[in-house]
Amino acid sequence: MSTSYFQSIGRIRFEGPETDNPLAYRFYDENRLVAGKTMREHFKFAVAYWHSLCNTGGDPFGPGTKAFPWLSASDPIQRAKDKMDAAFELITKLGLPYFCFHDFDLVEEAESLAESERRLHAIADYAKAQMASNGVKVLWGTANLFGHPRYMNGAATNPDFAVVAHAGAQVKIALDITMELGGENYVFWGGREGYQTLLNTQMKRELDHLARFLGMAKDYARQNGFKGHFFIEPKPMEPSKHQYDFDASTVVGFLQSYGLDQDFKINIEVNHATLALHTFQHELQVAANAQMLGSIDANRGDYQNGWDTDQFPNNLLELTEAMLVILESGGLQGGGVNFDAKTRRNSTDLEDLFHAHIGGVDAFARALLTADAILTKSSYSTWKQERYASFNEGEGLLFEQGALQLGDLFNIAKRNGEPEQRSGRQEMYENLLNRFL
Ligand code: XUL
Ligand code: CO
Repeated sequence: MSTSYFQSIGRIRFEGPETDNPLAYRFYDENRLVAGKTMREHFKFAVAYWHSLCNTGGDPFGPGTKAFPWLSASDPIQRAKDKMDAAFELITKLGLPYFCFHDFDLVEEAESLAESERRLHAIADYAKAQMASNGVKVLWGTANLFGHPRYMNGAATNPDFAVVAHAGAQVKIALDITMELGGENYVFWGGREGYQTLLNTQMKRELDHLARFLGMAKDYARQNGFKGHFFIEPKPMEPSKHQYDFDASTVVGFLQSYGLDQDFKINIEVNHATLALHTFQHELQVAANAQMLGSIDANRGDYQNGWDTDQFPNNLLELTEAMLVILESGGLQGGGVNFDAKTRRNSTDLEDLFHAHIGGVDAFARALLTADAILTKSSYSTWKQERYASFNEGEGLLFEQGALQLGDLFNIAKRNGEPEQRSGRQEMYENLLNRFL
């Protein structure tokens, strides 16, 4: 590594809950065993290249505020290399195992597809050499199919085939790069795959195109030896008025109806869940029900703002509820926890990138410990089981087994009379969670 961008900061280490050092982990002890796996294995934490290395804080009301020193070189390849040096310094100092990227986070898109491809391969070679020595890995790669003006009417769902083909070319190159870097998964987030108005949109045709496109990408990657998972990342809106990957439920239905459910799983993002008026816990549970809980984009929204604020996660209660679902469903399938989160526009010190990640990592670690304690040391699971005890034997069991008809329900109800009232005991469950937090 040539230049150090975070010179005053050393390797962030686990120092335990009592430490006074803000640049230390209090709960994330990577080798600590919890529920049969190390914390490192549970989470597979990843730094998101786009927010932490590329995003200087511009918003619709003003330009970027962060003078990232790795973005100052005038040559795009040199700038990309500097950015990558900074990325690996950040990731290794945080002691995190992975990163995630869009194609044009790594290096800026060029005027032509051929030149963009050349640039991407050049920076991938540079990454590969460093990854061999620093041990950092790619959790997932993706293609940015939403930023360039050509995608203003969609990428895979664009009404113009020329644009669909261009998107396909971009995905092919992004898959090549992801595979070259040993990426474990590949993500599709459909930022512009949706509509602004149905008046100009053939929705069924666009959905068919999306499924065809995803199938082609999957076939290409499989033919080239890719063994990882493909993830769809649901989001209801923003930038489109309505996005086709609205929420987990919509995506499960889409994947099943187009026969893509064997290869594709879901990447749940916290702030996307809340934009869809769901909780994070709800989205995780829906994905888990379909055996499709693949990965997480970790962040949080703001209860007063109606947009994707992408803040670093810090809500222990919400994260504990999430970790309960993740532990109960057997963990993330293939994926990990990617910090798709940005420091605030006025968090302008380079050190803020460290505080943000440390806070997010520790919040997840603490939530894991809390959820594990709830599952192993409390009556939580027993209470939940007992709530459904009437299906464990007798006629309830026959119902679950499909051995009863509607007429049988009629006879049983007539015989039993009015059912006894049974409390849902929500407050008791809520108190239990707070007791363990
Ligand atoms: C946008 C978003 C994306 C995806 C990858 O809201 O979450 O950054 O994670 O394209
Ligand atoms: Co995301």
